[in-house]
Amino acid sequence: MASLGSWPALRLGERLNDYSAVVGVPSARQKIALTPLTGQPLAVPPLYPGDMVAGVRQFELYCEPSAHELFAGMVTNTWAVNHASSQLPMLGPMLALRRGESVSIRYHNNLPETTTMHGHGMAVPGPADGGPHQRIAPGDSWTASYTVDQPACTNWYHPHEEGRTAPHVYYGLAGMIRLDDDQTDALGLPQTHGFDDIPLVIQDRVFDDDGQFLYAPTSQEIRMGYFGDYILTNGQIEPVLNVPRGWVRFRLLNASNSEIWRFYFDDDRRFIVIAGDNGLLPKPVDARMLTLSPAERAEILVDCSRWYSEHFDLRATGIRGGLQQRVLSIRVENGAGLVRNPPVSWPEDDFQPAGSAPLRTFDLGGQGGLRINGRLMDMNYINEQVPLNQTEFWRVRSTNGMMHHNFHVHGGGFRILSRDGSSKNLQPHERGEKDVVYLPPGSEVLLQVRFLHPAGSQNPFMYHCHFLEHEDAGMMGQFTVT
Ligand SMILES: [Cu+2]
Repeated sequence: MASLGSWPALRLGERLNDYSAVVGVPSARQKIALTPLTGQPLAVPPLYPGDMVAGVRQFELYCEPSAHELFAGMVTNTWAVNHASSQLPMLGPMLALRRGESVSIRYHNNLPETTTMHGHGMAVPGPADGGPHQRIAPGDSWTASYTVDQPACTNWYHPHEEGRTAPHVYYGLAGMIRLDDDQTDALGLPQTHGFDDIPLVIQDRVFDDDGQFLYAPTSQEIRMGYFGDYILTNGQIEPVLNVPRGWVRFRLLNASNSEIWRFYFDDDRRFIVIAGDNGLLPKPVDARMLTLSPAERAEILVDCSRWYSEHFDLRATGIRGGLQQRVLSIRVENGAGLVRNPPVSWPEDDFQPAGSAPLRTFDLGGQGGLRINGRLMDMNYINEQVPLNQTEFWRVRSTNGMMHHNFHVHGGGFRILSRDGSSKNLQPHERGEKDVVYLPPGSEVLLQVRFLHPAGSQNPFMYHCHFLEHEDAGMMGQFTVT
């Protein structure tokens, strides 16, 4: 364990990159006159530990229609996971997984159409991935069984039906996964769910004048982004959270279809970024803002003790659509928190950059702008064959000077070695293990990958753009690991 010294004085000298130079065209859509029910207590997704049966932690998840009151006098039809058992109006419970445990996660499809449920960020073999090949017909179920074998992190689950992922997520299907391990438990981080450890699922939505989700992107919006009129935080508009006096951990997930959010506090307070997609950063990083593209996660620590204002807001700005909104109002209560000081030690990062390795290149763009290496997704075509347990470099390039993309890999995480030729261009939350990397127009990243779990041609892994309109339009490829 490396010593960090005194945290309140921690200044590592790194600032987040500012992508304001690549702000897109604001949406011309008129915001409809609805009366959002703001100011309600934040709905924290319930932590679902499953049931331990014969040494296997078992989860039962029901994907089903639900309903939600987001606007005064209106009921919005939604989809949710475990609506009936947990009364969730949208989204789903947060699964509590632990490194080393065997799990069995059964998804039941009580929806009117076929879907799949993918464990995003889970390093598991192909048959347990929940990608486009593990389809679940209406009335049917599918089970992901595996041993959890990766460091503590914040992952999530969401549909991955070929060509239909975007609407399925839009209607409300998504949930978080909290993955714990002994090493991270020992750090003394805030980890009491709903008290000082708060998951935040950030999404934007368009509504029609009946208050229903309106998912109807034009061909231009498929290419350039389908942006909402409201930000939903855990499925609510501008909710309120009471927090204890102490340090509070927020687990941020950008579960939007195509917006890139820049997060910051209205009093410009600094916070500490401790984790990216797949685990702790090599070092915590002091920051004032954080930019997440679709599907990216970050964990931050915020000092909510008496030295700062007692009411403050987490806000977000969509760097493409331009929507600016309060994400969460935070009120500091009189009660003392459990974590009065952030940790003073941090695990050593054992990652080793490879000196040399085979190189694969993935060009995002091409004809119509939504291809990878010139091809559209074909369920019957394996694009890449990758050897098991062998380090490779993956170069990912955005060949279009106009379009934003990102790049997500199933089956295991990666490290970003450089952005546009230099490691200095990485954002702080990009320095640890990740599974999604943002590519501004015309940019390039170099990744170091190594897959520890197999995937055959019947159950291959996916790589794809996680802007869901792009993914559904075919910006995806398949690879085996053998
Ligand atoms: Cu894309």
